[in-house]
Order: sequence, then C-alpha cells, then structure tokens
Amino acid sequence: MTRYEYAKDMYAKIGIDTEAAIENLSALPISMHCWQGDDVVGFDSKEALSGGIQTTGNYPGKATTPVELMADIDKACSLIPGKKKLNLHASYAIFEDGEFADRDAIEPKHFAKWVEYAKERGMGIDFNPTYFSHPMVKDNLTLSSPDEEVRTFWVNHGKACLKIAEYFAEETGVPCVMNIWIPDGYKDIPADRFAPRARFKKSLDEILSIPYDKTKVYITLESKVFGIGLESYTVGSAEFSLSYVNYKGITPLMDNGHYHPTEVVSDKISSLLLFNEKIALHVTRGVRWDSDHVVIFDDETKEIAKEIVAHDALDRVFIATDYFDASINRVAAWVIGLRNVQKAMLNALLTPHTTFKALQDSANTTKLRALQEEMKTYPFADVWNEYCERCGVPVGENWFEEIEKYEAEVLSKR
Ligand code: RNT
Ligand code: ZN
Repeated sequence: MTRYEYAKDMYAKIGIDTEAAIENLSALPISMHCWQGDDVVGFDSKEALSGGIQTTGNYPGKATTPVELMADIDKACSLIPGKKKLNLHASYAIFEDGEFADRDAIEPKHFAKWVEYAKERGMGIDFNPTYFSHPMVKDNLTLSSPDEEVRTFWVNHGKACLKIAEYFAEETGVPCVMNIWIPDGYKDIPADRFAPRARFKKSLDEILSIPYDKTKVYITLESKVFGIGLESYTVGSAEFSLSYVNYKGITPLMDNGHYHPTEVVSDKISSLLLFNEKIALHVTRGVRWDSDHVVIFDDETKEIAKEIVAHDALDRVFIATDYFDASINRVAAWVIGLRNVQKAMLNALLTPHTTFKALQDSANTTKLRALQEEMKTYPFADVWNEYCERCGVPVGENWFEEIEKYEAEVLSKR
C-alpha cells in the first residue's frame, strides 16, 4: 500500500473522496499576479512605485523586460500544481519599435504579446487598470481628483482598460476579471470626506457607461483601509466599495491585507456570497500592516479556503494572489505563495464540512471542536504529494533545486 492509498482510505472513512478533491482542485484556476516578478514596476514608465504600496528588499535578478518576466513566470508555473490564470496590470503594456501610448490611450495591440503568451499556455488573463506610478497621479489622487484634467485622464484609462479586458476574454475564450483599485486618499484628517467619494462614484459611472459584455468581463472593485502616506482617509473604503458594487451590480473584491488587523476576510466571505453572484479575492499576507508578504499555509489562508469550499462556492469566487516580496528570490516567492494557496484549497476539500455543519446544528460543539482539531493530523501531505505528482510538478521541497539552478544560470546573469 502506498502512502497515498493509505491516506485515501483514512479520508474515505470520514466520508471524504480524495480523488474528487484532487479533480476539483485541478480544475480550479488561480490567478497569478505578474507583478511579483519585477516589484510592481511594469514596462510603461520610469516612475517610482507610488499609491501607498511598497516593495522592500533588493534581491538580485529581477525581471526588467517582457522576455525576462515571461521566462520567470514560466519557471514558476512549472513548479506550481494546478490551473493558472495570468493577472496583468495595465503598466505591463508592451510597446515595440519606439512606439508609446500613455495610460489613457493604450489599446489591445499593446497586449498582443501577452495574449500570444497566454494562448500558447492555455491560460486566461485577468486585468487591472494601473492608477499609480504615473505623473498624472496628482496629490495622491486619480479618479477622485478635483482637477478635471486629472480625473478625465484616469476615466479614459479605465475605459481603455475595459476594451483591453474584452479583448483578453475574446482572444483566450476565458472571461476576464478586471479589477479596479485606486490609491486615492489623504495622509491627514481631511476637511471633506464626501466630495472625493462623490467624484470617485461619478468617475466609475463614466467608466461603466461604455457597453461591455457582462458574460466576458467581470468588473471588480477592491476596497482598502489605508496606504503608506495615506493613513487617515481612503476614498475607496469598504463601505464605499460594497455600496457601489451593489448599486451597479458589479463584483466585490476583498484583499485580506485591506482591513483592520483583527478583522478577517474569512468571516466576510459568507455575507458577500449571500448578496453577490460572484465575489473576488486578493490572497496576500499582511504582517502588522498591509505588507504583502508571501502567502504561507497559515490558519487564515486555510480558513478563507474553507469558507469557499464549505459553501460550495468554487465557481463563484475569483481567486487571485497579490503580494510582492523583493527580499527573496522572486520566482521562489511566486512558487511558495501559489503552492500555499493550492494547499489551503486542498486542505478545505479534504474537510468533512457536512459532518461538521451537522454537529454545529445539533449544538454538539464539543465533538465539533474535538474533530476539527483531529483533522489537523490527518495525512494531508500524502494527498498533496500525490496531487503534485499528478500535476507533473516536483513533490515536497524538491522544487527548490530548480530555483537554485535557475538563479545560478539565469537570474544571477541579469
Ligand atoms: C494595493 C492593492 C492592489 C495592488 C495591485 C498591484 O493595496 O492590493 O491590488 O496590490 O493592484
Ligand atoms: Zn490587492
């Protein structure tokens, strides 16, 4: 009997079919953020990273060209099991032969190379307008700016991105999630909290006024509580974003770094699932603040996965990663984080939710507590290893040799 067969029997005894778990997980797309590979720099501007987000660390070998970034994504993907989707930012437009288009004028053709890349690999593409690291971000404001020239520029950026998102969906045959996040806010106590939010609402209305195919593009709105240098006020707060989403029938996006430290996204998922057809997530890890550390296999990541699986919402949640660590090998950072998202999902798929829910409903919380704890020492790793093997990616820590080789042969020569 192999270790997997033994584990399969053990799970079967508590009503869990490990084969079904593996099959469900293999079909679940995780949207992999391209920006881990180059510290959120992109290819369209020489501006420093702005918008109240920050990468820290100076690990050598970061990608600085589309060819390098694509090679690094390929390397990472070869070490991550499961189905992936590519998540791009508008700042990753690829201009050729000295051509340039500003953010308000980018077109599908500036992303043709990415489409070619994704199609060759059978991947869908998600997209994000880039409302930061650009000279038209004035006084830390974009869509909520009182300066009409600034506001209009960014509205046009949103409209341009919507066309590109549709192009991605049409070309790849996979719906595109277009996520809107703006950094707008104030460092210190604002005099007027209302007008910036009113302008943000108006700008979003203008962007969404252009017709688009709702079966091809899902527009999501990501809320936030604060950014660096924008500590006192964020225009796109949780209340603003949820209200706007409901008013327009678009999709909410929760980033688990975007709440007060004792709030957890795992507790918010069920409420949003009740009132939205689809919801979206940015899976990240904040350490004391929205620091975007690499995702680990920790309790909250497991709990987020549990909420999705227990409520049978695998096809209603768009799962994307969003973190950026520049202090360690960037390809390894992708692999660690994405493997951990996969692990958390598998862990949730190997949990007897029906039994546990029945214990809750019959008020047998003593047994629930006991069994939930016993699950933690079930042979999860044997199923995980089997899954990796079937996906054709290295089992256990073996993937790390590939990183060492890639660093010696490719990254260290950059
Ligand atoms: C910032 C948001 C946003 C960005 C990316 C780069 O706090 O989380 O999603 O991280 O768009
Ligand atoms: Zn995010």
